[in-house]
Amino acid sequence: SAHLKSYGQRALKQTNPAAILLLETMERKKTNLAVSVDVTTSADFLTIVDAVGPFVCLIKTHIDILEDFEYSLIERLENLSLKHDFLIFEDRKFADIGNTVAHQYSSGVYKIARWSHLTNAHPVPGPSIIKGLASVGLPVGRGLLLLAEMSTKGSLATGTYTEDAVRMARLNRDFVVGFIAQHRMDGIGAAPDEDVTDEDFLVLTPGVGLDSKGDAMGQQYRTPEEVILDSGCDVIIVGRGVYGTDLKATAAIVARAERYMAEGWAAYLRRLV
Ligand code: 5BU
Repeated sequence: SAHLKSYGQRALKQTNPAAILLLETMERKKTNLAVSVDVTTSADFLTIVDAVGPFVCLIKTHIDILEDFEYSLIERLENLSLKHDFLIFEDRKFADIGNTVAHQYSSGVYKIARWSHLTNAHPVPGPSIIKGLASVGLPVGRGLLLLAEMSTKGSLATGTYTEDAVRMARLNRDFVVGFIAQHRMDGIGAAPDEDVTDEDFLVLTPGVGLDSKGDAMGQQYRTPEEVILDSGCDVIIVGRGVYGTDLKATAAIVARAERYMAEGWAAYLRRLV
């Protein structure tokens, strides 16, 4: 199946511009690491992005947790994205009706569609959420990830919910490039007569940690090897495992980013046949 090919080969078969850019970047930089920079000041945010930038294919943001957000931060983030050659993924988790999410995606304080190559949505409202987001994102070359599974203990996104998420994605392949999930999703929920042999959804996976099994609020961690090699996912998303508890300890942050990058890439090389 698709994930046994190289990221570069897979880029050739994708049609969405954001999916192509991501796979090409992974191949070029030899990294499947995304760092989630979940800090609350713009200064820490920019310092960490600049420090980990060389080692990532993608920076994941929660832009609404920055307490001193000003729109000028976006230009600085975009400059770092060009300097270090990474894409941007705002982990917005849209979950409303099409009309509302279209406004939330294009407008307000953050204007996410202007700068975020990828964003994500809960499938809970049904296909109309894709239609709403696509009306904004598709014309400007953006891509969407559906939340098919979560990393948290007791997640409700399992079984038929996950299958229905994959079916929703399959019907909107121009905009939905893949999933936030814990496993490979190709072929899931397909009808017996449906040909899904060449299907290639990207799977980006949070809940990755090398030194801890979870946190006190339900987060669960697996290793890069479990995620990339055993579960067939494409991108490891690491937050606290990289930025740690001392946000000023830049050298240590860089060292951890290098470690996760190396582990993620080694697992990927082992799965290539
Ligand atoms: P951590 O510090 O590596 O635990 O951060 C994980 C990040 O991924 C954090 O920004 C979460 O909001 C995000 N996340 C997650 O942990 N699990 C999920 O299932 C989803 C997102 Br979806």
